[in-house]
Amino acid sequence: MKRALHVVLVIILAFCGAAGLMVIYPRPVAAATSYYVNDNSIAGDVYCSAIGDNANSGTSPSAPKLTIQAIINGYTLGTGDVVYIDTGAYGESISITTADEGATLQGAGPGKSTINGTTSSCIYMNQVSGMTITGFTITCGVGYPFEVGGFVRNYGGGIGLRYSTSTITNCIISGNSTIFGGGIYSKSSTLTITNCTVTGNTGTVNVGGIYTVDGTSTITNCIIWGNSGSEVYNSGGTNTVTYCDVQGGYTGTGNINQDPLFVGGGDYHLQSEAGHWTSTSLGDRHSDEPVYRCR
Ligand SMILES: [Ca+2]
Ligand SMILES: [Ca+2]
Repeated sequence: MKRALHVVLVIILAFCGAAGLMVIYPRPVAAATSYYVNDNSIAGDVYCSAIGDNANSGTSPSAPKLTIQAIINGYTLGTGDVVYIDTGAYGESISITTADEGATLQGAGPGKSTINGTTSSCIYMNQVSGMTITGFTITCGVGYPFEVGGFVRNYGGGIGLRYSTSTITNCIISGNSTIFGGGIYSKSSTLTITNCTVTGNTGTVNVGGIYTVDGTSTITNCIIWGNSGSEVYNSGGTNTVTYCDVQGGYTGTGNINQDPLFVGGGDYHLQSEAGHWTSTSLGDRHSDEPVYRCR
Protein backbone atom coordinates (compact mmCIF):
# COMPACT_ATOMS: atom_id res chain seq x y z
CA MET A 1 0.00 0.00 0.00
CA LYS A 2 2.84 2.39 0.93
CA ARG A 3 4.62 1.53 -2.30
CA ALA A 4 1.43 2.17 -4.31
CA LEU A 5 1.01 5.61 -2.68
CA HIS A 6 4.63 6.42 -3.45
CA VAL A 7 4.12 5.52 -7.11
CA VAL A 8 1.01 7.70 -7.31
CA LEU A 9 2.89 10.66 -5.79
CA VAL A 10 5.75 10.24 -8.24
CA ILE A 11 3.28 10.23 -11.16
CA ILE A 12 1.55 13.39 -9.85
CA LEU A 13 4.88 15.17 -9.46
CA ALA A 14 5.97 14.06 -12.93
CA PHE A 15 2.78 15.51 -14.43
CA CYS A 16 2.74 18.73 -12.54
CA GLY A 17 6.41 19.44 -12.11
CA ALA A 18 7.62 21.40 -9.13
CA ALA A 19 5.97 24.62 -10.35
CA GLY A 20 2.65 22.86 -10.79
CA LEU A 21 2.30 22.51 -7.03
CA MET A 22 3.01 26.18 -6.40
CA VAL A 23 0.43 28.93 -6.39
CA ILE A 24 1.67 31.60 -8.83
CA TYR A 25 0.22 35.06 -8.51
CA PRO A 26 0.43 37.32 -11.60
CA ARG A 27 2.76 40.25 -11.11
CA PRO A 28 0.74 43.48 -11.00
CA VAL A 29 1.20 45.47 -14.21
CA ALA A 30 0.72 49.22 -14.19
CA ALA A 31 -1.94 50.33 -16.65
CA ALA A 32 -0.57 52.17 -19.63
CA THR A 33 -1.22 55.89 -19.59
CA SER A 34 -2.01 58.24 -22.45
CA TYR A 35 -0.56 61.75 -22.39
CA TYR A 36 -1.37 64.68 -24.64
CA VAL A 37 0.61 67.61 -26.03
CA ASN A 38 -0.62 70.38 -28.31
CA ASP A 39 0.79 73.63 -29.62
CA ASN A 40 -1.23 76.86 -29.39
CA SER A 41 -3.50 75.99 -32.30
CA ILE A 42 -6.26 73.42 -32.81
CA ALA A 43 -6.13 73.72 -36.63
CA GLY A 44 -5.82 70.24 -38.11
CA ASP A 45 -5.61 68.55 -34.73
CA VAL A 46 -6.42 64.87 -34.43
CA TYR A 47 -5.80 64.04 -30.76
CA CYS A 48 -6.67 67.11 -28.68
CA SER A 49 -9.69 69.34 -28.18
CA ALA A 50 -7.83 72.29 -26.65
CA ILE A 51 -4.61 74.20 -27.12
CA GLY A 52 -1.62 73.24 -25.03
CA ASP A 53 -0.66 74.74 -21.69
CA ASN A 54 2.04 73.42 -19.37
CA ALA A 55 -0.25 74.23 -16.44
CA ASN A 56 -2.53 71.43 -17.70
CA SER A 57 -2.16 67.86 -16.48
CA GLY A 58 -1.45 66.55 -19.99
CA THR A 59 -3.45 63.41 -19.25
CA SER A 60 -6.57 64.10 -21.31
CA PRO A 61 -7.32 65.41 -24.81
CA SER A 62 -8.96 68.48 -23.24
CA ALA A 63 -5.95 69.31 -21.05
CA PRO A 64 -2.81 68.89 -23.16
CA LYS A 65 0.55 70.24 -22.15
CA LEU A 66 2.31 72.72 -24.43
CA THR A 67 5.67 70.96 -24.67
CA ILE A 68 6.76 67.36 -25.01
CA GLN A 69 9.54 67.88 -22.47
CA ALA A 70 6.96 68.93 -19.88
CA ILE A 71 5.39 65.46 -20.10
CA ILE A 72 8.79 63.76 -19.91
CA ASN A 73 9.86 65.85 -16.92
CA GLY A 74 6.52 65.73 -15.17
CA TYR A 75 5.88 61.99 -15.33
CA THR A 76 7.78 58.71 -15.33
CA LEU A 77 6.92 57.09 -18.64
CA GLY A 78 6.62 53.33 -18.69
CA THR A 79 6.00 50.45 -21.04
CA GLY A 80 2.91 50.95 -23.17
CA ASP A 81 2.49 54.62 -22.36
CA VAL A 82 1.77 56.83 -25.36
CA VAL A 83 2.40 60.56 -25.61
CA TYR A 84 0.14 61.95 -28.34
CA ILE A 85 1.68 65.06 -29.86
CA ASP A 86 -0.84 66.82 -32.02
CA THR A 87 -0.50 68.77 -35.25
CA GLY A 88 1.77 71.75 -34.74
CA ALA A 89 5.34 72.96 -34.43
CA TYR A 90 7.29 72.20 -31.27
CA GLY A 91 10.43 74.30 -30.88
CA GLU A 92 12.25 72.14 -28.36
CA SER A 93 15.22 69.85 -28.07
CA ILE A 94 13.88 66.83 -26.21
CA SER A 95 16.06 64.94 -23.76
CA ILE A 96 15.02 61.49 -22.56
CA THR A 97 17.04 59.63 -19.96
CA THR A 98 16.92 56.43 -17.94
CA ALA A 99 13.83 57.21 -15.88
CA ASP A 100 11.51 57.10 -18.88
CA GLU A 101 11.37 53.85 -20.80
CA GLY A 102 9.21 51.80 -23.09
CA ALA A 103 6.89 54.58 -24.20
CA THR A 104 5.82 55.89 -27.59
CA LEU A 105 6.02 59.49 -28.75
CA GLN A 106 3.22 59.54 -31.33
CA GLY A 107 3.00 62.52 -33.68
CA ALA A 108 0.09 63.28 -35.98
CA GLY A 109 2.28 62.42 -38.98
CA PRO A 110 5.26 63.88 -40.79
CA GLY A 111 4.41 67.33 -42.10
CA LYS A 112 1.86 67.72 -39.30
CA SER A 113 3.76 67.36 -36.03
CA THR A 114 7.16 69.00 -36.35
CA ILE A 115 9.94 69.07 -33.79
CA ASN A 116 12.30 72.00 -34.36
CA GLY A 117 15.26 71.34 -32.12
CA THR A 118 17.35 74.45 -32.42
CA THR A 119 19.59 74.11 -29.36
CA SER A 120 20.62 70.41 -29.44
CA SER A 121 19.47 67.23 -31.15
CA CYS A 122 15.73 67.41 -31.74
CA ILE A 123 15.53 64.20 -29.70
CA TYR A 124 18.39 62.93 -27.53
CA MET A 125 18.19 59.62 -25.70
CA ASN A 126 20.71 58.41 -23.14
CA GLN A 127 20.36 54.93 -21.59
CA VAL A 128 16.72 54.71 -22.58
CA SER A 129 15.13 51.34 -23.27
CA GLY A 130 12.35 50.69 -25.74
CA MET A 131 11.36 54.20 -26.82
CA THR A 132 9.34 54.48 -30.03
CA ILE A 133 9.29 57.70 -32.06
CA THR A 134 6.68 57.82 -34.82
CA GLY A 135 4.84 60.32 -37.00
CA PHE A 136 7.01 63.45 -36.97
CA THR A 137 8.99 65.82 -39.09
CA ILE A 138 12.27 66.26 -37.24
CA THR A 139 14.18 69.34 -38.34
CA CYS A 140 16.53 72.19 -37.42
CA GLY A 141 18.44 70.10 -34.86
CA VAL A 142 22.09 70.96 -34.25
CA GLY A 143 23.29 67.85 -32.38
CA TYR A 144 24.18 66.86 -28.84
CA PRO A 145 27.70 67.11 -27.40
CA PHE A 146 29.04 63.53 -27.43
CA GLU A 147 32.53 62.64 -26.24
CA VAL A 148 34.23 60.63 -28.96
CA GLY A 149 37.93 59.82 -28.85
CA GLY A 150 38.54 62.33 -26.09
CA PHE A 151 36.89 65.17 -27.97
CA VAL A 152 33.47 66.56 -27.16
CA ARG A 153 31.67 67.55 -30.33
CA ASN A 154 28.08 67.72 -31.48
CA TYR A 155 26.70 64.57 -33.10
CA GLY A 156 23.21 63.57 -34.19
CA GLY A 157 21.57 66.73 -35.53
CA GLY A 158 18.07 65.30 -35.72
CA ILE A 159 18.31 62.39 -33.30
CA GLY A 160 21.15 61.33 -31.02
CA LEU A 161 21.23 58.03 -29.11
CA ARG A 162 23.65 56.73 -26.54
CA TYR A 163 23.33 53.24 -24.99
CA SER A 164 19.63 53.15 -25.85
CA THR A 165 17.08 50.98 -27.60
CA SER A 166 14.74 52.82 -29.90
CA THR A 167 12.44 52.36 -32.87
CA ILE A 168 11.86 55.26 -35.26
CA THR A 169 9.08 54.92 -37.81
CA ASN A 170 7.16 57.13 -40.24
CA CYS A 171 9.29 60.22 -39.77
CA ILE A 172 10.83 62.76 -42.10
CA ILE A 173 14.23 63.75 -40.78
CA SER A 174 15.43 66.74 -42.78
CA GLY A 175 17.20 70.07 -42.48
CA ASN A 176 19.31 69.15 -39.44
CA SER A 177 22.98 70.08 -39.22
CA THR A 178 25.81 69.11 -36.92
CA ILE A 179 29.43 67.94 -37.12
CA PHE A 180 28.83 64.19 -37.61
CA GLY A 181 25.53 62.40 -38.20
CA GLY A 182 23.38 65.26 -39.46
CA GLY A 183 20.22 63.15 -39.47
CA ILE A 184 20.90 60.52 -36.81
CA TYR A 185 23.84 59.48 -34.66
CA SER A 186 23.60 56.24 -32.72
CA LYS A 187 26.30 55.18 -30.25
CA SER A 188 26.27 51.67 -28.71
CA SER A 189 22.52 51.43 -29.20
CA THR A 190 19.97 49.12 -30.72
CA LEU A 191 18.25 51.25 -33.32
CA THR A 192 15.46 50.28 -35.69
CA ILE A 193 14.47 52.75 -38.41
CA THR A 194 11.53 51.88 -40.65
CA ASN A 195 9.54 53.85 -43.23
CA CYS A 196 11.50 57.07 -42.78
CA THR A 197 12.85 59.69 -45.15
CA VAL A 198 16.24 61.09 -44.19
CA THR A 199 17.16 63.90 -46.56
CA GLY A 200 18.77 67.31 -46.72
CA ASN A 201 20.74 66.91 -43.50
CA THR A 202 24.30 68.13 -43.06
CA GLY A 203 27.34 66.73 -41.32
CA THR A 204 29.73 69.64 -41.51
CA VAL A 205 32.72 67.26 -41.23
CA ASN A 206 31.00 64.15 -42.62
CA VAL A 207 27.97 61.85 -42.60
CA GLY A 208 24.98 64.02 -43.24
CA GLY A 209 22.64 61.02 -43.06
CA ILE A 210 22.83 58.21 -40.48
CA TYR A 211 25.98 57.47 -38.46
CA THR A 212 25.99 54.30 -36.33
CA VAL A 213 28.77 53.20 -33.99
CA ASP A 214 29.20 50.00 -31.95
CA GLY A 215 25.61 48.87 -31.77
CA THR A 216 22.98 47.09 -33.78
CA SER A 217 21.00 49.09 -36.29
CA THR A 218 18.33 47.87 -38.67
CA ILE A 219 17.22 50.26 -41.38
CA THR A 220 14.33 49.11 -43.56
CA ASN A 221 12.18 50.69 -46.27
CA CYS A 222 13.71 54.15 -45.92
CA ILE A 223 14.81 56.85 -48.35
CA ILE A 224 18.21 58.25 -47.44
CA TRP A 225 19.00 60.81 -50.08
CA GLY A 226 20.56 64.21 -50.58
CA ASN A 227 22.45 64.43 -47.30
CA SER A 228 25.97 65.87 -47.21
CA GLY A 229 28.93 63.48 -47.26
CA SER A 230 28.09 59.86 -46.45
CA GLU A 231 24.41 58.93 -46.49
CA VAL A 232 24.91 55.93 -44.18
CA TYR A 233 28.12 55.24 -42.27
CA ASN A 234 28.72 52.42 -39.81
CA SER A 235 31.76 52.17 -37.56
CA GLY A 236 31.76 48.90 -35.66
CA GLY A 237 28.71 46.94 -34.61
CA THR A 238 26.14 45.60 -37.01
CA ASN A 239 24.27 47.74 -39.49
CA THR A 240 21.67 46.04 -41.68
CA VAL A 241 20.12 48.15 -44.44
CA THR A 242 17.45 46.53 -46.61
CA TYR A 243 14.79 47.70 -49.07
CA CYS A 244 16.06 51.26 -48.88
CA ASP A 245 16.79 53.90 -51.49
CA VAL A 246 20.25 55.18 -50.62
CA GLN A 247 21.97 57.79 -52.75
CA GLY A 248 25.17 56.23 -54.06
CA GLY A 249 23.93 52.77 -53.10
CA TYR A 250 24.44 50.64 -50.00
CA THR A 251 24.99 46.90 -49.56
CA GLY A 252 21.87 45.01 -48.56
CA THR A 253 18.92 43.06 -49.89
CA GLY A 254 16.50 45.12 -51.97
CA ASN A 255 18.41 48.39 -51.76
CA ILE A 256 18.24 50.75 -54.73
CA ASN A 257 20.00 53.91 -55.83
CA GLN A 258 17.34 55.86 -57.72
CA ASP A 259 16.40 59.52 -57.48
CA PRO A 260 13.16 59.45 -55.43
CA LEU A 261 11.92 62.54 -57.30
CA PHE A 262 10.64 64.39 -54.28
CA VAL A 263 7.93 66.92 -55.16
CA GLY A 264 10.21 69.65 -53.77
CA GLY A 265 9.79 72.75 -51.65
CA GLY A 266 9.79 70.70 -48.47
CA ASP A 267 7.22 68.23 -49.81
CA TYR A 268 8.78 64.76 -49.70
CA HIS A 269 5.99 62.95 -51.48
CA LEU A 270 7.29 61.13 -54.54
CA GLN A 271 6.37 62.10 -58.06
CA SER A 272 4.99 59.36 -60.28
CA GLU A 273 2.90 58.79 -63.37
CA ALA A 274 -0.15 58.49 -61.12
CA GLY A 275 0.56 61.84 -59.46
CA HIS A 276 0.98 62.49 -55.77
CA TRP A 277 -1.13 63.47 -52.78
CA THR A 278 -0.59 67.02 -51.63
CA SER A 279 0.80 67.36 -48.14
CA THR A 280 -1.60 70.12 -47.20
CA SER A 281 -4.93 68.72 -48.34
CA LEU A 282 -5.03 64.96 -48.07
CA GLY A 283 -6.99 63.42 -50.85
CA ASP A 284 -6.12 66.06 -53.41
CA ARG A 285 -4.14 64.36 -56.16
CA HIS A 286 -1.76 66.35 -58.31
CA SER A 287 -0.30 65.18 -61.59
CA ASP A 288 3.47 65.17 -61.89
CA GLU A 289 6.02 66.14 -64.48
CA PRO A 290 8.60 64.69 -64.73
CA VAL A 291 7.43 61.20 -63.82
CA TYR A 292 8.86 57.78 -63.17
CA ARG A 293 8.64 55.43 -66.13
CA CYS A 294 7.36 52.39 -64.28
CA ARG A 295 6.33 50.31 -67.26
CA1 LIG B 1 -2.28 71.83 -32.78
CA1 LIG C 1 10.17 61.55 -16.61
